[in-house]
Amino acid sequence: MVEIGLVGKPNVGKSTFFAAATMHTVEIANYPFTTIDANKGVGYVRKTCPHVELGTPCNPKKSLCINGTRYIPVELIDVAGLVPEAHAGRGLGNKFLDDLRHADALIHIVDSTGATDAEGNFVAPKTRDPWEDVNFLEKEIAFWIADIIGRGWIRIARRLEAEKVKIEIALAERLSGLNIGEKEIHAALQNIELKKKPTQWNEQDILKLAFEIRRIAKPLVIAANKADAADEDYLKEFIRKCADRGYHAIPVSADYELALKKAAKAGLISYYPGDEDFEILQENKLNRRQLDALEKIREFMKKYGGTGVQKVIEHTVFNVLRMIAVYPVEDEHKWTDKDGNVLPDVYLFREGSTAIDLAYKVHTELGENFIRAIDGRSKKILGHDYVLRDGDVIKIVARR
Ligand SMILES: Nc1nc2c(ncn2[C@@H]2O[C@H](COP(=O)(O)OP(=O)(O)OP(=O)(O)O)[C@@H](O)[C@H]2O)c(=O)[nH]1
Ligand SMILES: [Mg+2]
Repeated sequence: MVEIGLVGKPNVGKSTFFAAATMHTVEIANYPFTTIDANKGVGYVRKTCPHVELGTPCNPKKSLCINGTRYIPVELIDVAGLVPEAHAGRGLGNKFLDDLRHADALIHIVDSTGATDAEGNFVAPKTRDPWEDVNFLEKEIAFWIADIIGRGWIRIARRLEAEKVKIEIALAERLSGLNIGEKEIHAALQNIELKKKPTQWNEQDILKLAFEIRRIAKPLVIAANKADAADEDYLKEFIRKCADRGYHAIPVSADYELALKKAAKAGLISYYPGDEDFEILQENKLNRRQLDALEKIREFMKKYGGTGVQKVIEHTVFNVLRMIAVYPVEDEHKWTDKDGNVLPDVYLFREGSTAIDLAYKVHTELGENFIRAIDGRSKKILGHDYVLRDGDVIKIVARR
């Protein structure tokens, strides 16, 4: 499953965001929409389900389909609050970094009202520029990576030169625990163009490389949280600064999303996560104060196109990680598995993945014995190197 870490300093709303994104308002008995761990849970991203064009209801096994929308699970991690110098072990620093090891991407939750200081203490609004938090978090993670690379560097660099080992391989070995591989390291090395030999790298060089590795291997998305309480101009200015550095910052109210999910769970409203509006079902059970609160939430959603929680997660998966949804089937005509379930499975892949990647994901044996794939729409035969497209329905043919 795709893993996304929710990161940020204390008190910015990470746990609120986590609770909102992982709360499910319909009863879902089947795996994997259950809590994995205290700080690990399952959220989802949405796609139009291909069953709509097929005209037959689907039977999802490890995902969910409501009104023609497929909810595809992704794992979210509520990471411990990060304080300055965490990489040096301050606060819950090591715990923070451990939680991030397997993350494919990070959602940086910031307090866009500017009302929490560097350590997460509450202060007056606009006291702490959230832009400082962006700089701080980028640095803190880069320092962490640089520390790992730099430990005993000179000895390793000498060995590299003596034994003519590729630098990517040596670095990937160091960073393997962080889910960072040769490919990402290669790309980072290309981008920064360090002219010096590894034996001549100093701390600055290693830090520069670490920044780039972080940018590639742990991409960040910014959730401008508490937008419900933020000064509008202040929020706009923050979003503009983020855009200048290439971040698409999204206004979010984790508080509002949580309130809506709770109301939906209690049957008071009808709300589908990510929607721009909701419907009140039991007005008689709501008092004046609650109705006013819902009205305020509705205004916010109109202005920003929803509460932002689902938007941030989907932006991370679809636009930043560039993932697509693919549906493997055993019968290319009926789009079923061997038991007759319609479109039972869906997998997220990085763009550029191929038919053979799909085969291996379904089952190692299917990958090893791959003969060809068949497009469920055109019924055309596809080779192992066919590049998967979003929404593909595909049958894999393998030797038995
Ligand atoms: N106005 C507003 N307040 C929020 C929002 N999200 C969280 N808060 C408030 O911010 C405070 C901190 O929220 P948490 O979710 O506990 O923050 P956290 O980042 O998990 O904090 P740590 O676990 O200490 O790192 C709480 O009082 C929340 O109610 C929001 O969207 N809007
Ligand atoms: Mg928390």
